[in-house]
Amino acid sequence: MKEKLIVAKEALKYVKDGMVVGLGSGSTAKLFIELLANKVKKQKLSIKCVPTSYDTEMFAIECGLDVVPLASVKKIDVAVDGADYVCREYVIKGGGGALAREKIVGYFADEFIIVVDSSKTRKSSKVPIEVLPFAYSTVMKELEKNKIPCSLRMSKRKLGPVVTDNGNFLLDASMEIENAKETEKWLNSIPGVFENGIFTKFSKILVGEGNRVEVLTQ
Ligand code: A5P
Repeated sequence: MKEKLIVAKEALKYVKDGMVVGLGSGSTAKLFIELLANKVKKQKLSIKCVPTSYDTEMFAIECGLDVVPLASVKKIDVAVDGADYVCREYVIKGGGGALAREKIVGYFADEFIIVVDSSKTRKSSKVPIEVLPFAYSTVMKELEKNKIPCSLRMSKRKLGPVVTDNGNFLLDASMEIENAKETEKWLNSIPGVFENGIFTKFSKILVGEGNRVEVLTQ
């Protein structure tokens, strides 16, 4: 928790008055959102926020932030988001199922800052893939044909599969990533894939290491 907090604090330094800020999803992003809401109140700043999930939207509204639709802004100045695994070349996101909106907001932002605690540098995670419900079985077959085992993500407190904020299903794929850019593109080229959780475009990764912040760039 402490490492998540120090990177959230560090990311706050990138937010200036008048900016449009992309709000990521997950527990680290939530710490950033709380800090941002306090800063906006204390310093009476004018900040518009574009959320990447319903969860973040509800939380940001609760915190008193000015939440606006993506279509209403000309640009996003800075987006801040967590991740499930990070290395210099790429990050994996989508543990919370919000990867599609996270990628849209992050890739559109002038500056895309990833904030993680040190545990996220150690163990790679499965790659979440958002698929059209109609195509989940064909995408699974295509992945399995390429020796990539995958499973359909199931809901915990509802029967059946997880349904994303976009009305899609999620697959979790166990795969080795050698060329992240190529793999990101290849996954999206499979008919029925809506978006995948390999992110290769970001500005920097802030990693909390004990009491300090390490900055990783590509
Ligand atoms: C949401 O879909 C994910 O991409 C999150 O950003 C990611 O799981 C990080 O979450 P935590 O900050 O809670 O670890």
